[in-house]
This record gives sequence, C-alpha cells and structure tokens, in this order.
Amino acid sequence: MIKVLHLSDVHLGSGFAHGHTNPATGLNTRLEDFIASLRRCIDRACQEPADAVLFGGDAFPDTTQAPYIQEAFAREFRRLADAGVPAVLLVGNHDQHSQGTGGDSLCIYRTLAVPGFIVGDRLATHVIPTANGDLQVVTLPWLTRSTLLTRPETEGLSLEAIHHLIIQRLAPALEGEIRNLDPHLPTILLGHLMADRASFGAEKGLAVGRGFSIPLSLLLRPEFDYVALGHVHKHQNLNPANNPPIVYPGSIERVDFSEEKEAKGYVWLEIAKGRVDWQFCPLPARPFLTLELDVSEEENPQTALLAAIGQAQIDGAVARLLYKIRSEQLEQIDNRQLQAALKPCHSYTIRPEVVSQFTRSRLPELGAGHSLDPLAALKAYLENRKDLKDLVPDMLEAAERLLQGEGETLWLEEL
Ligand SMILES: [Mn+2]
Repeated sequence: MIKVLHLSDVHLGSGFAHGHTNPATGLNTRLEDFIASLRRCIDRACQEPADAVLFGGDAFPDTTQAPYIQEAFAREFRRLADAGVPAVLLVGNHDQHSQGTGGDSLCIYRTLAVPGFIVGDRLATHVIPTANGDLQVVTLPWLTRSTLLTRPETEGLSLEAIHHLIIQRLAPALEGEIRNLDPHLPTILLGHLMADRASFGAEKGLAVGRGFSIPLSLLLRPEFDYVALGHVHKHQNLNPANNPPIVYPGSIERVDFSEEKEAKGYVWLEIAKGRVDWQFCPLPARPFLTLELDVSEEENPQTALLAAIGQAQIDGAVARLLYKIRSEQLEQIDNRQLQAALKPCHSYTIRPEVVSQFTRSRLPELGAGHSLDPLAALKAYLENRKDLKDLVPDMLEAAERLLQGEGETLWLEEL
C-alpha cells in the first residue's frame, strides 16, 4: 500500500483580525496557529513517513503575500524535500494571480526545481515513484476561462454561458487523461474545484469571482481509486459508497466564524490499485465561539451577559459576544466588566444590537429589505472603528434618540 497525506486550503496569512501580535516573535498569533497546524501535517508525513503528500490548493489568501508568509509555507514544505517525500502542490483559485496572466504563487517551486515537487497548474497526469511503488496523480487545478478557452470564444458571453462552456471543454479533456492512464497503477485525481453536491463553507465568500460547480459524474469514475479535492473548507466525502471516495479534507485552521462548528484536519490514506483506506485526522485547531443572546427582556442584562460568558468554554478561543438589547438598558452595561470576563479568550469582539420596537411598528416601510436602516449603517461603521469602541453604546443610544425624533416628525407629516 502507498501511504498518502492529503491536505488542503492552508490559507496562510488569513484571519489576522482574530489574532494579535505576539511580542516574542513579532508575528500575528493567527499566523502562528496556521503554521502550527501545517507543521503537524508535515510532521506526520515526515515521521511515518508518507510516500507522497498531496496539497489540494489555496496556500495563501492571495498571490501578494508578504515574503515572511511565503517563507513560512516554504519552510514547512521544504521538510518534505529534505525527508525525500514527494509532494504535489495544486494551484487553487487563491493561488492564481487575479488577472490570470501573472502566474501563480506555487510555480516558484518548479522554477527552483525542488526535488520531488510537482506543481499542478494544469490538467496533466504525473507518475510519482515512491518507496512503495508508482502512484499516478491527475492534477486538475482551479479552472478559469483562460485555462480551456480563448478570448474570442468567450467574447460577449454571460458568465453562466462561459461556465457551461468550460465544463463542456473539461469533459473531453479529462476523458483524454483517463484513457491515457496506466490501468495497473493506483490512481488519484487531485482537483481544486467546487463539486455539485458540496456544502458550502467560508470559501463561498472568499472567492473573488463566483465560481461554478463541476458535475459529480465527471469525478465518479472507476479509474480513480481516490479523488482528492481542495477548495471547500468543510471536510466531507461526496461519495459515501467510496467507489471512489471523493474527499475534501477541508481547511487546516478556521479562517472565520463560518467554520466555527467544523472539525479541522487532513486525510491519511493507504492506497493500492482498486483499494483505498482513508481516515480523517483532526487537528487541534483554535476554537471559535459565538455567544449569542437576547437580553432585551432581562431585568439585569449585565448579569445575564456575565453568566453566559461564565458558562462558556472561552479559554483560548476566538470569541464573539452578540447580544440584543434595548436602548434604555444600555446604561446598565459595563463594557469594562465584560472585557475582563472575556480576558481568557484568545481574542474577542463584543457586538450589541440595539433592538427597537418603534421603527418596526410605526415605520414598517423602513423595515428590512427596503434599505439599510441608519442604525444598522451606524453600527457597521462603528464596528470598523476600533478607536471608538468605548463610545459605541453612547453613540448608539444618541442615534437611537435622534431616530425616534425623526420618526415622530414623519408620522406627524403623514397625518
Ligand atoms: Mn479555493
């Protein structure tokens, strides 16, 4: 059996807002978290050792990462080269230059001719010699219109029509690769793509251009012993019948709160022709925690908030406290006390939402769906002004009062 470690969506350099600068290293603590998770993957691959490592794409949030972040990624993967473990680095959408002409952030590994490294930036089949025999890997990087189509072919077409055309082109191209496979070798399709049945995670909001999805029928082929995917941050197997398994290992650390409830990890698999055993291996990623409560009916909202914090496992977590409150209760809130209670968190944000009966009952035409109401706009603004943090309750209360005054006027005018 050939032993393979399959990981994906490293996104080194993202989520800095959830961390802080480590005074000992000068690095953002979330970068340190991401590096630690990547290190655990590489440790496993080196210690077993794995016969090959497959990286499913999205090394960084974009192609313009600072050199120290690119170096951190290289430092970990380099250990594979040192240990003689071959690796395939697949190009994901975040690795491609946004214009499609600037190359990708992984091609440097080919240029440097890192021993045993293959950069998967096109649809191609690679035969990788390993200690336990040859492994066949078909690479399918993130597809863009420039991958399979020429400019004149797409001129004047809608995005939807272009996506349709890309899939039309992909089908015969992939078929060509499949027909040229050596039928005796264990074979893996390594793709960075959104498959039809995948449930979404953070990648939905992270993608610059809305992508398109690949029909599962293109991947469900008996010629593949395992389909190793990247792109979707939530671990899942799209084919529970396992013939072949079609697996997203997911991201190795939580990029944002949308991944709060997802386990993070990588996949370890042992493969021979016609046979594969695979296992999801969880990583101790930093927990994210949302504390959401409505204290608008509480006699003592501060006590309710402190009790909720006291009951939660906030130690070392990236936490957010979201609570609904009435404007007249705001003076009962002592933010410094909340901050002290949240101190054991790795980082936290506190977001009060002032609920108002008034705007809903008297001015329904200004309700949700019509426009962004001024209070929501003010809150969004204040959330981005960390320097005004201490003034938030006062400003929201003042705004609330102003809005009520305005409401009265409108109401009178209508009469
Ligand atoms: Mn992606």
